[in-house]
Amino acid sequence: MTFSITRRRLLIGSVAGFGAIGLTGCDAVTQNTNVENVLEMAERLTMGGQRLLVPRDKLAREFSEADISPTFKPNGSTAPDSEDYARMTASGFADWRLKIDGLVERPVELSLADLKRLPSRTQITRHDCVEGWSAIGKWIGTPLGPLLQGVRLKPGARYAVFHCADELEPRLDGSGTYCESIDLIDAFHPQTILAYAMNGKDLEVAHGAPLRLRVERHLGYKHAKYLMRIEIKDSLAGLWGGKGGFWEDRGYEWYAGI
Ligand SMILES: Nc1nc2c(c(=O)[nH]1)N[C@H]1C(S)=C(S)[C@@H](COP(=O)(O)O)O[C@H]1N2
Ligand SMILES: [Mo]
Repeated sequence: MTFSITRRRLLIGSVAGFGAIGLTGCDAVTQNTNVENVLEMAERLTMGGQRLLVPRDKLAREFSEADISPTFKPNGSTAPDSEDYARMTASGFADWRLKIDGLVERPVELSLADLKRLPSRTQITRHDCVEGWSAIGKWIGTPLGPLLQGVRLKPGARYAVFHCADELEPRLDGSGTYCESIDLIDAFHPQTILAYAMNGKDLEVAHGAPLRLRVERHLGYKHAKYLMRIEIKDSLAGLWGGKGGFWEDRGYEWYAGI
């Protein structure tokens, strides 16, 4: 149908756009204002296009066990380089806690056992990295939406910001710490889960132990690993470079829908 052809073209066009202006994925990004302008413009077009053509609650495709990739490449940080994290790994993450705070009535700190007691969702999905590789994996986690309902969002809440344990680019001021953000529409998407298991085992350190975000309608870099804190905010302005995430501050688009 004309409709789906147009939509495909728009989506393919948006991914091809990355290649055309020379972004090679999660490595170095040229800090070039032209590139940033183009990305910002492309982002407005893609997000506008997706809002119009793809309903925001549309599910990402789910696969069967037989489709699970034999290898799933770990990417970006593969082990946070801090004493705190090493200590938490050694104790099997018994003293790790996920904080949920910001614009919420009831801030919480949840242990891994707490999270595993909550309702869970299992999904076999394809992960697409802007570097040009994809892999299918099976994830188990707890849906984010009900958790956010539980902490009661305050008026003005618009974004969920994910703070991670790793510094992908060590910086004295902490600005190299990995973080990501999504809006509340995507936070409440049924496939948006906080995953603690991958391919039938507890999440490995390389893939983000003890907890990572799966946000299946988005590119790989949105899937924050090594989660420590979810902060509910009304704006992304105060977060490091103000673009909503580690890679966004380095020129990548914020919405990154697929
Ligand atoms: N905390 C954190 N999360 C991260 C990254 C990272 O470096 N640190 N890399 C991102 C990128 S670019 C990708 S493609 C995926 C890789 O997930 P994987 O290591 O399970 O393959 O994690 C994303 N989440
Ligand atoms: Mo990626």
